Amino acid sequence: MIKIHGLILSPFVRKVMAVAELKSIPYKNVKVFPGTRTAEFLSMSPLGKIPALEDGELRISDSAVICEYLDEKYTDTSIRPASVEARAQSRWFEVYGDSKLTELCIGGIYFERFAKKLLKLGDTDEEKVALTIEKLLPPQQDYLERVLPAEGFLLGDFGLADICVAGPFLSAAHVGYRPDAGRWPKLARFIEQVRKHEAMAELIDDEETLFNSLTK
Ligand SMILES: N[C@@H](CCC(=O)N[C@@H](CS)C(=O)NCC(=O)O)C(=O)O
Repeated sequence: MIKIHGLILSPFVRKVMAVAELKSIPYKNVKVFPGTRTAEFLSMSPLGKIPALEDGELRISDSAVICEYLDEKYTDTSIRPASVEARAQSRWFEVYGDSKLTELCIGGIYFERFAKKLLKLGDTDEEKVALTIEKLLPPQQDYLERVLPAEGFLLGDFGLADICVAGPFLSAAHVGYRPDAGRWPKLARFIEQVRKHEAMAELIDDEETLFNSLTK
């Protein structure tokens, strides 16, 4: 059985687990905290970042690399749409979610309100959080409101694009941030729909349980 190393509280680890769920690939999650630098973990993830994947003799890291590998190896359900054009859009949404949205929702909110304290890196920078919520996120949320459909997922069937775009918002929701449904109705609906998808719902519930146990 494949092993996914990392803590589900990382959106990149959850991304890989959600892909495994979507593709019905049996897996074991080996809990590795961010910042782990053991020789064994570095042999799988030379930069020391979670997630890492073990599949037989193969050891690889980086969520994008892992997801692409799983998609090529387990071909029954694809994480990307069928047409070349839609696949290109799916790759854009993956990069966009993993970079800009992660920088804002994770770096600007989730890290400040939760991970920073957990890792004993100091107090929440309230100014940074306010700037992120009031100035930096709204243009991105306006963009998403323009491109999201009124119903359903980003590119037809649920896939990696949805996991990557909704993911950072689902993490931010743990620490009390949700886009205003009055101003961004399509985005708010979309995030909720991704949360409820069968590939996601249990993962998010587990994540909440872990989050609550760490913040008690
Ligand atoms: N591009 C990587 C990013 C992974 C990443 O940044 N992981 C963070 C946790 S969310 C981490 O392990 N940070 C600890 C560190 O850099 O030491 C991916 O997609 O897997």
